[in-house]
Amino acid sequence: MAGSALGLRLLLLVALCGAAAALWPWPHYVRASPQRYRLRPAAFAFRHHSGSAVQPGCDVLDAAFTRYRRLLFGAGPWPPPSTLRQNHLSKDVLAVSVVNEGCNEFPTLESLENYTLTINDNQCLLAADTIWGALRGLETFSQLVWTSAEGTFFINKTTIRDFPRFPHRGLLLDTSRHYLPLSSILDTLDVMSYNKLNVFHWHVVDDPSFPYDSITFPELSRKGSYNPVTHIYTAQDVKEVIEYARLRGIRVLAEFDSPGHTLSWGPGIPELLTPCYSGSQPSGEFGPVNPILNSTYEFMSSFFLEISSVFPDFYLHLGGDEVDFTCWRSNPSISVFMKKKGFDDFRQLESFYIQKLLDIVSAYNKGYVVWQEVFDNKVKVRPDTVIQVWRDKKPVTYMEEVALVTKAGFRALLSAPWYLNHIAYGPDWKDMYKVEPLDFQGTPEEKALVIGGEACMWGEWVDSTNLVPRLWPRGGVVAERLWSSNLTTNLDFAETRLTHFRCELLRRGVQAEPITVGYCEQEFE
Ligand code: CP6
Repeated sequence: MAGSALGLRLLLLVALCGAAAALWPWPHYVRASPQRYRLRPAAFAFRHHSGSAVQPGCDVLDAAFTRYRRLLFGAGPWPPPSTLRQNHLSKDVLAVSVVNEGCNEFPTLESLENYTLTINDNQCLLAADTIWGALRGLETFSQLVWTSAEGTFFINKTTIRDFPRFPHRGLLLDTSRHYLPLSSILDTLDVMSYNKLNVFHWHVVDDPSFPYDSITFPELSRKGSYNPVTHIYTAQDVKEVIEYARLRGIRVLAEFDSPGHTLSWGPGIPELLTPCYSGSQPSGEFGPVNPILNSTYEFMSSFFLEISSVFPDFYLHLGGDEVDFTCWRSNPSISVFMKKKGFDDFRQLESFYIQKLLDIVSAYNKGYVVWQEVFDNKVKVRPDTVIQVWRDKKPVTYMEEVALVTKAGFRALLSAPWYLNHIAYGPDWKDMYKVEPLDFQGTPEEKALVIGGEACMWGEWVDSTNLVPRLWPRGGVVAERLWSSNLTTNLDFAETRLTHFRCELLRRGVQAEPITVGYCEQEFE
């Protein structure tokens, strides 16, 4: 109730003063005023504040200054700054001041992203604790600039204090069901940064194809990709994704899902998958990773040694979802192994595998995220494991699952309500917007264990032809829920801003779909 009233007041306020109305995601604290300043493209510059710990030479900020200048004013050339007819004060510099000197680093789960923007008669200042916060502030600054009918750029007198509600704000792309060209991934990273999303969850391989080109095991993609020349991600491609993401303050969380969802690994690694049986004979089909062979764990040790060094993030995603026991059940060697171990439930066999895998990966000094089945099946995991909740109503609702996960002391990520690949006729973004990630029975300590969530774009029905409009602006709805205050819930206020923001995405060259009937002020080809 308080949230709606607040939202409506803000709506009125921003309607009076232009561009703040377009802010997405909505900042924690905004004060805008009708007083405005001109920005002259030829004169304007981003500058490091003299007191900033970060000065020219920091690639993250230097590259961001270049990107945002272009987003704001285009590639030029611009008319020389006219000194005539100055109705409005001009702002020629946004000074950027950062407290922490760190620059040649990767963003982490712990990175601070808070910033303040102060635009008034005396100042035009972006202040942040870290370069990552400065990136978030530059995005907000770019959303505050608007153009008059005559094409003059303006920014209103504004104060913003902002920070993320949750530190993990992710987007999952599935590059196995359909290969996504590198350009689709890089373009997605750009739009993620416009939405202040900060984790690219790369579900890189799955049953249908293995596009990751492994240095240690080149046969995996040679035999497991759709096309080993055109439909793979080379080491160079992966490096490029990681660096492109870093420059935008985005972590790359690589997922190599096992023991299920691994059919594409089979051709490259003989003996890795479980042979399924039909009666007493192998049927020729294969099931999950074979958990009873030493060779399986030798392979996983070498494979994840490579993965641990290729992907710099502390966390890897190890999957563990949807293991189908039919094939294991059919295989006589597995029955013998189970008997020997005293297992009477295939979940115990699954746990046996996952535990060995987790031990391998922890020895490489990595943390891990797993899908909720690993928790549901009572696998013993490290206390710092992150559990990603994706199922609903089987057997409990996703919020009940978050309650169980956090009660057990684990950190949780929420994605069950946020499948962007599911589409419906009508404004389906509203249901995603209405989700309140902390709406469960739990202590404040338990609620603090919810570190965020992810929008998921599973790839069964999506490739580069329909990816962008299916991702945006609906992915932004999840981004706002994870960034903005729990009081930012007014649907009318959200619809107004999201409509604006979608037009801004079009202006930036993103083919984002409409969320309601209407048009954008500017025309696009
Ligand atoms: N692929 C993999 C998928 C899904 C999962 N894992 C999935 C299935 C059903 C829904 C959403 C996602 N397509 N590897 C589960 C995490 Cl509704």
